[in-house]
Amino acid sequence: MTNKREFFLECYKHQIVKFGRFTLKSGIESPFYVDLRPLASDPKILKDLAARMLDIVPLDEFDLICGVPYAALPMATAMSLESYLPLIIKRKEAKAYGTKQLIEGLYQRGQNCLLVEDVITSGKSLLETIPEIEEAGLKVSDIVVVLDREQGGKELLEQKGYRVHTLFTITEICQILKEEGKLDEQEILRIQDFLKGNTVNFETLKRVSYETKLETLTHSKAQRLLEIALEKKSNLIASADLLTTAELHNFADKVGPHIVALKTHMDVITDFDYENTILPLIDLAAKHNFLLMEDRKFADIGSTQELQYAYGVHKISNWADLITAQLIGGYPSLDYFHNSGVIAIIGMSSSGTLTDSHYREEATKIAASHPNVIGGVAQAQLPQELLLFTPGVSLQSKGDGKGQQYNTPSHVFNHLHTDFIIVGRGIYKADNPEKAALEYKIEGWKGYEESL
Ligand code: BMP
Repeated sequence: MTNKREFFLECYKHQIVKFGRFTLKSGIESPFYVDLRPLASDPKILKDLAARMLDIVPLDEFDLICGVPYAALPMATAMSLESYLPLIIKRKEAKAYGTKQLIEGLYQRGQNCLLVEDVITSGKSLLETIPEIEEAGLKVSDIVVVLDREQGGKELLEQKGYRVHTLFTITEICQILKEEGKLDEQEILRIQDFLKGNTVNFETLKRVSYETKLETLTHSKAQRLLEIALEKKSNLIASADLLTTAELHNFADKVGPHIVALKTHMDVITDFDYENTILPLIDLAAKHNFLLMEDRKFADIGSTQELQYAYGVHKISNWADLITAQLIGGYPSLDYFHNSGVIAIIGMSSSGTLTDSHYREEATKIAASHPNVIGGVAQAQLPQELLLFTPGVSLQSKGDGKGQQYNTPSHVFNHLHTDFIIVGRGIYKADNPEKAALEYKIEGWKGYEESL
């Protein structure tokens, strides 16, 4: 085996690191760009890489090996062939048909799986992948990574109790390239500057308690929601996707004691009538102390939304404490929602959603700066000044065959730092919705307390 430096220089011939100005997936401009995928096309290097990765981990502690898709898949395969550790494959998305499995291959619950990643930056994608493997009943204790961009991801994962083994760091690579005359001092300084300003800020990643949010958030609806959460020890929002007024009222009365808010889609109520549907619902909300959230998902220009909010049969502005709105219309489109706390749709739970990382980043900026917005619907952590509402939560199901994707309450509280879970069919389709609501309330509160 050649030494590590020579090995890197061999890899470098495949242009795996480029220097200049690159816009990353996050929208941030970076002075360097890493792409290790070409290594898979060079069998000699791939084999050598596999051996080196295996060399830096305590091999006898693992039963299985798995690569984070896609770049690490060939690496994990080569490592499996070299070590005889059985390979499992993690899908990017569960299949919508057949077994709906996220993890493919032969494994047994309780086995320890070595995770392989090509590059580690903030650690965010690993933090999304690990729970998916753990949810299949497997253990993950170690992650082996080819290159650490030294932006805090390794430390973040280590803080969460995972051991992270890295073959190269960006500093090490820069040093080798400098000595080889391939990188000048100026470029190295630019890289160092970039790394200083773009590392994970651990303070902003911490879970903030409801008490602290109550002190810092000023919108009256956000405060009311947090007060109810603390009074009831609940962070559960029940989604009442029911078709008649009678079903809606019956459901609200049953689950009311356990929830902080009832989420509705009034446009699916077949016998909707303002007097008969809304007025009794307002009484039920007062009786059981919960807020009303209309999941209208406004998505138009400000002037039209102003009309949709106040007029038509639903007269949403009269009664909805909380409303949902898409941000596709831009910042000013949210200016007219004066009576309700706006929950911005930042990232959706459905498979194939167009809310990619760039969209989410721009949407988060609008949400965090607009005074009418109290939080966002998202499947990822939000800045601490926003409340995070997460739908796609189920204790039983992984999907509905129609694109919905579910996580457990424990997952969303511990990994996303969700503030409120939104549960629909898990409750209203249960044999005993009241019992199911209580179960989700207990699980949700447990998840919140664990994440503190
Ligand atoms: P269920 O738990 O039955 O899948 O219902 C989820 C509810 O949350 C639905 O009312 C849906 O409209 C809403 N929702 C969602 O599922 N994902 C999103 O990204 C945004 C939503 O509002």
